[in-house]
Amino acid sequence: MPELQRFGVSMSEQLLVDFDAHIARKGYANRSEALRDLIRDHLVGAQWAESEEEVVGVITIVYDHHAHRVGDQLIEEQHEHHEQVLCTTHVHLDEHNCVEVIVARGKGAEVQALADRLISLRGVKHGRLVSTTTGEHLE
Ligand code: NI
Repeated sequence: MPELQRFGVSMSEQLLVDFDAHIARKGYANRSEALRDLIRDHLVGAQWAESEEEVVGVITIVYDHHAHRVGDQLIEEQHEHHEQVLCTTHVHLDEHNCVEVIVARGKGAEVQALADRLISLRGVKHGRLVSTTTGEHLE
């Protein structure tokens, strides 16, 4: 582990009270660990926005498989982008609804574009992309 650096942070008392309550609910032992996680999360988000960076994306799609051939379209799109799609898990939630979880890897902009295309398909009820890092450039 690299040598730790200390620094001071100024903020209003109320903001600090709210922060302490929040991190206590989350189960953090101290402010330092909570701050480190916040900063890492922010840096991962910034890394994601840089289109040349390789990222990992988890795309979650909820849809009615009866609606608008959406199941076929989801499969077609994934075959078209097979170089980015690492794996897909499909769960039949009830008689109508399915959730598909797609793990993709590639340049940030490519994974974002794939997620946008899948989520915007007609018949998709809800979709979300969670972006993360390959971990290569994080301590
Ligand atoms: Ni299904």
